[in-house]
Amino acid sequence: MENIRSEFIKDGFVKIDTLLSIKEVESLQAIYDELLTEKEKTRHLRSDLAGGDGFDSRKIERITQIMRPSTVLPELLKHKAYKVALQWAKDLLGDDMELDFDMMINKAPNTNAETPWHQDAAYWIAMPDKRSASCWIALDEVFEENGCMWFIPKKEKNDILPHKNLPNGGALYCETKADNAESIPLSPGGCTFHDGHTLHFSKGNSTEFQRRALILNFRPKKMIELEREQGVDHTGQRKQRT
Ligand SMILES: O=C(O)CCC(=O)C(=O)O
Repeated sequence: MENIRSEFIKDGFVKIDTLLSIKEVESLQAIYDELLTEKEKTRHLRSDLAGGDGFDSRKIERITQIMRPSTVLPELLKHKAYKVALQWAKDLLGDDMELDFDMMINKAPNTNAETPWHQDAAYWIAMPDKRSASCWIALDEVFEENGCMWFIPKKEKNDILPHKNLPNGGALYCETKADNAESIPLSPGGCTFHDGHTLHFSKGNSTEFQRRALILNFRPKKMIELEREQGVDHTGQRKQRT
């Protein structure tokens, strides 16, 4: 455990080969697919991170993001994934870590839309305590061609770079050199944890299968309270930091 923690602190990300068993992954996949098809119930939480008008010429979403899916299906919160990821977050960053929000990001087959380089903290309000850990859980085998995560190991000074917005609720992005970026393929049930200041990216999905990921974001309880006081609950319109 200690070496995983020091790797996370040093690089700003770490890989955990097995967070969930295949049975646990299968039960998550079933809930996940149900939410993906529930267009009406998820409309207020849903966007296409690929930007544009939200659809490509075939009228399909390319990178479906559903924020706070557990507000639509609260049974999700009882899934083992939430419990084990929380324990990891506490082990990595301290016992005051709590779940801030969950989100789904699905890359549809043959859509080839990348998630551009960004730092998650660019999406968030400024917080005095900057500890955060996002657990990115693979629900499919992920590799470069279907959009596994890439990370740039953190530098000592990891300020938030200027970010711009792809149109129509698309992803935030920034300019960065990516010479030393590392791709992290995973098996279903494997995960990565990354810090809110760590630069990351994924290529588009050029395969004929989905690339499903469930992401759980953890931060100190007090910072979640601060966000909520300011009306930030990760469901509504984004407040982009400038
Ligand atoms: O799933 C992806 O392609 C991007 C995920 C991401 O940016 C994140 O989890 O912060």
